[in-house]
Amino acid sequence: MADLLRLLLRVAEKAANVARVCRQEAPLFQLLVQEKTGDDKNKKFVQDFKTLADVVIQEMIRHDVGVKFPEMADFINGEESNKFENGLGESVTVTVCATEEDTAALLASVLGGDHTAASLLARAIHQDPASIQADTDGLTVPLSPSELGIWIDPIDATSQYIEGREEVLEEGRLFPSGLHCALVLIGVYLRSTGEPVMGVINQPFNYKDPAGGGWKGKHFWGVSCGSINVCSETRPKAGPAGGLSAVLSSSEKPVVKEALTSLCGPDKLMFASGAGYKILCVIQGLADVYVLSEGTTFKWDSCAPHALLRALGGGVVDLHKCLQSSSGAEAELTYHQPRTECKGADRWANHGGLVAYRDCSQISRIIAPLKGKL
Ligand code: 2IP
Ligand code: CA
Repeated sequence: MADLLRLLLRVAEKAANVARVCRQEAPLFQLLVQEKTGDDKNKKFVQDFKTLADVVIQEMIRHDVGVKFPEMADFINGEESNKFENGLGESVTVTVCATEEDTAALLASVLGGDHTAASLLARAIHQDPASIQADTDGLTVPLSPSELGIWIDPIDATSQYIEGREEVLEEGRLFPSGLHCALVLIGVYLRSTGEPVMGVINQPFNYKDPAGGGWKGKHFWGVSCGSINVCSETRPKAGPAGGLSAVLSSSEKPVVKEALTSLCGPDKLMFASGAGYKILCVIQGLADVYVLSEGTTFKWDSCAPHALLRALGGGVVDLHKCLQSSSGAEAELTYHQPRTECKGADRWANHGGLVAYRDCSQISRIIAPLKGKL
């Protein structure tokens, strides 16, 4: 299944391109930043353009993977539903058509007849991406498509994507917010056990070409299956003994912030936007752990970066399960079973919160100060 990895790297790059085009092209950007409320809301369409951009990216990935691996077509899921409804009760299913023209016509029907925006978007969807440099030669992945399912987050950290603050990233430093937090996440899991086995992360806004060539992206990937553990990132060297660093959401509960400030010290407790970006910080060694006490992330947020962490010897566990059992055994997140008692997106929430780590000995250190507080 090294073929699948190469395909996912390609479609993630295409997705990143669509994300960049939506910010670069004025007719699309205007739609993206328009907060339509009250009287200004376009009554013809219930969803906003941000949702449409997400759906378009998700459907493009679903289309490209489904064409090459038809056995997977019914097991490719994402954050968004591709059914759009207008105020007249008509429903339009957004899909990628066989030709750019047909896709443009379909998109125009959900964009209130805005043919300029529809054509720009369709062009980006049907464009071939630049070739991807990824050292996957010689990689063999002993899995077959009929065993696998996929979770897609077309753009994680959408609020940062729309706000669009530009940062110049420096090697080895975590930047709490900005365009670089927006990520395309594609995770592959085993249908039988729910283990994440392959992940591709594309960061569409990694750096801005100083020669005026616009934003350039960066990709990360990992495969973890049996004895095969390969990752585009190398396992970062252990930090100075004793020091533990953690990254949290800025909206994390005060009790968690306090407990982890005592454990890590104020300098080693960091905050950042985007669930995917925070796990990427752990992958890159910019933080040792990401702790989240609430069920506000979903399978599509964690599947891809979880696979990379596993390839590096780490993982992502359910925080509340860890607080209940001393060993943390059986607490690793899985991706195949919904919570049947819940409705809608909540069926796929990581409801017990999570701890993402590279080194499992760090879990018990994180859990100890949180016991009895949540
Ligand atoms: C969101 C987004 C948020 C994050 C939340 C994710 O995904 O990444 O930034 O909250 O967990 O589910 P926070 O930044 O506080 O961690 P999306 O942007 O796709 O809705
Ligand atoms: Ca998300």
